Amino acid sequence: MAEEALIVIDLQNDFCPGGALAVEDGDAIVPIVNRMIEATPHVILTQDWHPGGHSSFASRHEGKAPFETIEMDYGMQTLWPDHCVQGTRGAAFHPDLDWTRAEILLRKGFRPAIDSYSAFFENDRATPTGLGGYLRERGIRKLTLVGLATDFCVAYSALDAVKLGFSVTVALEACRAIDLGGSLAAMTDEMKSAGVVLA
Ligand code: VGL
Ligand code: ZN
Repeated sequence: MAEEALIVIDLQNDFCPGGALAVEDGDAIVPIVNRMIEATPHVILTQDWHPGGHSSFASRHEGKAPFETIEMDYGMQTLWPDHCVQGTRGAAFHPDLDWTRAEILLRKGFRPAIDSYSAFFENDRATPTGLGGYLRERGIRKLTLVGLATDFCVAYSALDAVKLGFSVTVALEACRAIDLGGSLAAMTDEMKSAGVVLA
């Protein structure tokens, strides 16, 4: 029997109200996610985990402001406020997130020169994080994704998971979006056409 897992994406202080890259109502999903954690056999958490001065931070680029885009070696990259810096309170999980049952904690975005929205491939769309192989080896085939933010890390992870052959559901009631220049509608359409189940 194919095993099933819940993947909780980036439910960290910096993406919650008061955080450096706060997603509106980001903390409202915590109780829903906790209930889903209780009800799922396998739980996986991801953690956005940037070194200080990461290349995705606008502060690293002279004359650039957060939410502008720049051309990197690997393509266009949105610039962000400094967020989820390794070891800081902002990078920690939301204090009410019940992560006791998590079987693995996947960190991403730790390479200084490359960002990683997806839990499977970094933003060059080529460097694997290892999560695909981990799930495959464990016989996990069915994934439910929840967390922050719907239109960035959740969506990129869902699209990559489908490409890797997983059966993927995104539980929208347990996600919140950044919605930058129509990104929520665009990524929702992409997920639908790729075969992600939006629940
Ligand atoms: C995220 C922007 C930058 C996310 C992470 O978790 O959606 N978005 N880093
Ligand atoms: Zn980030």
